[in-house]
Amino acid sequence: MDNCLFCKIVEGSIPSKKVYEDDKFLVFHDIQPAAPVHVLIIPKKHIASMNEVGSEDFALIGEMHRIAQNVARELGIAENGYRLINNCGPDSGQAVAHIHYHLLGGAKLGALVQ
Ligand code: IU
Repeated sequence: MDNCLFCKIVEGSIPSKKVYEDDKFLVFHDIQPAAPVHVLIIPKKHIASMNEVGSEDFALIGEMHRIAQNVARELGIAENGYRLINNCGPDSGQAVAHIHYHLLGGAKLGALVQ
């Protein structure tokens, strides 16, 4: 998708610190970490937000949870716990219109809603 920052990260025209990649997903460190561990899990397919997930994407979104589980284990935050967040739309503060999960951990996390 033209002008999508995360599509450009997938293509490699914008650099990222990759944690995991396969044919369908990319996981990379957030440039403004909000916790000791803060990575973003994205599908390579451009889906603008949770609102645009169609029934043809349900398996893909399901798989994102398996990726989150594996990456959490690999980054050493599975045992103490973590937060998996999706922001959708303006009230959530979604800044990048390419669906993504934030995987946060490595410390006791604060309240979710301020
Ligand atoms: P949000 O859920 O859309 O608000 O989150 C977007 C995140 O993408 C945010 O935490 C940014 O720090 C992060 N990010 C990034 O890691 N690399 C980038 O090149 C850009 C944003 I642009």
